[in-house]
Amino acid sequence: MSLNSEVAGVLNEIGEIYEANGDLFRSRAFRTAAQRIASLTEDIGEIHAEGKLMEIPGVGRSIASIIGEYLETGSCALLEELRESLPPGVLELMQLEGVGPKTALRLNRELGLTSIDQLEAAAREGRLRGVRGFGAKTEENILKAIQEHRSRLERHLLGGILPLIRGITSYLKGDEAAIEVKAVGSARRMAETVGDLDILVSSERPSMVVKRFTSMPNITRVISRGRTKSTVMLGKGVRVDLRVVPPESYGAALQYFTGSKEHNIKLRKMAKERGLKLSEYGLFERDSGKKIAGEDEREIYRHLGLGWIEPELREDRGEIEAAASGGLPRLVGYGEVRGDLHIHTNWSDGTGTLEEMAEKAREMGLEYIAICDHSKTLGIARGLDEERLREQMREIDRLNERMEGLTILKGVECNIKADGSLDLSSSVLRDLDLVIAAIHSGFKSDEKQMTERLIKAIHNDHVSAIAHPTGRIIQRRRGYPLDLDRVLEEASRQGVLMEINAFPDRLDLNELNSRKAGERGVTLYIGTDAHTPSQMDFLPLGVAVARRGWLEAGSVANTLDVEGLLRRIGKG
Ligand code: DGT
Ligand code: CA
Ligand code: CA
Repeated sequence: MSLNSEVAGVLNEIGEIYEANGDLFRSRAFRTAAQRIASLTEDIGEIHAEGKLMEIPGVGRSIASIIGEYLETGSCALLEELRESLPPGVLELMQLEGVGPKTALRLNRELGLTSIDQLEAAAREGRLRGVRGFGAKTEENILKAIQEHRSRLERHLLGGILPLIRGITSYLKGDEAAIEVKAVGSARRMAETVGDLDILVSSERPSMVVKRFTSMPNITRVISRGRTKSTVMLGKGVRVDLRVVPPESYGAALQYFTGSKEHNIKLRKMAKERGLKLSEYGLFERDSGKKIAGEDEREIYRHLGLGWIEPELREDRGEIEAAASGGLPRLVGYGEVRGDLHIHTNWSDGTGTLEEMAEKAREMGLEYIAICDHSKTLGIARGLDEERLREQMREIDRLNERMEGLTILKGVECNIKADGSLDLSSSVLRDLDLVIAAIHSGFKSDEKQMTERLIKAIHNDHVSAIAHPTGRIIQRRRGYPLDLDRVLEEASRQGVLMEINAFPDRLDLNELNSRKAGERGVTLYIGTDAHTPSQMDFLPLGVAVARRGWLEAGSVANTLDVEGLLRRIGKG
């Protein structure tokens, strides 16, 4: 959305709520102003910067101050107040495309509807037709809007989005009108889930790019299509927003559409304090209107007195302040991780053989991997007992003799029993390179029991690391009750590593907990938990979590070479 249509949307909604409340005079004033702003060719932000809002026909002092407030703070107190004054449920109904305050209030007053679920039921039962002015077509539109609303709410795992991005960008790059093509928004920030996917293209011929975009093969519906932007729905229920901008404002657009919104709001405020104005079109001097940056994203940060801020950090979690004082971390790089420390094979519940997993690691350029199949009490995963584990260790020795350029470490993902002890005997654990302990059962225990169980495992002499420490599964399971602070404290004291599990729906520890761990002096490592060779490609998802957790290479054990790693875990 351009800034103009965003501002128009705010004014329009205020107008609609006034109308619904019967205040037709105020309603008309706001709606007229909204229309004028939506049809302006000049950027509203620039008009504001020049102090000329009141020169727009229909914009008086009070509307001008509302626009100014929104442009500067990203929110509007009047609108929030008006929204709060609505009866319960009306706001929820208004989230639907085509349902403004007026319609929502009528649905609420005349049919007593207070939620989208109730509206859906009413529409399906044909009850909407009882309301004057509503017909079969209204019902149909509302059901469609509900369906789209639901798929909009659905967030997608980053792990599923990244391959999609590769496909879309290479398709768009196939058109010579496209100069730069980049995923922006939450995907560029590598957030663990992505709402809609945003794609930014720089081009001198935007209509060519839009045309190619809307003819992608996997589109189920073109939601909108304009001269420089378009929105489509893909087969997997993923919504994709395209924006095409000219090269001279590509950097500014990259900055703006990468977000996050919170990061942008703070940056815009900072620009303002320096007598500058930042928008998706560029960075300008407020008084003269002179453009000082726009083509290159780095220049924007530089002119604000900031070092480059990696997209993964742009969440307004202190990164702007850190950049201003030169205190940003040197984030662990995607290429710095030398080995994958959590790999399964067909010896337990994986599908790949030892050789296949090793071969894949070599293709990826890794220096080492740790084979960590399940242990015996995990029956459903065909966990290994002492004897089978010994057998696998011998097999790994043989494979290591043949393998060039890759070291295969002998490990296990050992089950932590209810009493905190491990399910394999010390005599075999002591001969392994890497013992990762993990909880796979008894999730119903209380916080104290769970915490004690993990702490006991951390104190076990054979344990070097804890896998997926909280047990959460994104969108499915919250993770067991746990006093993570205590666990981290003990891990730090005992020198036990904490995992960043890179499996797309785990990402455990998550970014906030990883950051906390790093701050407490805990060393982490990244493991994919791959059960097939191709799942080893999840490694960058784990690195992204580490980066979003502000971690430097020094806090990530598998940036060490194999000797360094073994020394770090007391096996060297
Ligand atoms: P998502 O789609 O929920 O995973 O999250 P994002 O961050 O991709 O958000 P989206 O798609 O709504 O917008 C993409 C970027 O555009 C967002 O990260 C920052 C920018 N943006 C969107 N709305 C606003 C806004 O109201 N104010 C400002 N300053 N920036 C915005
Ligand atoms: Ca997005
Ligand atoms: Ca978007």
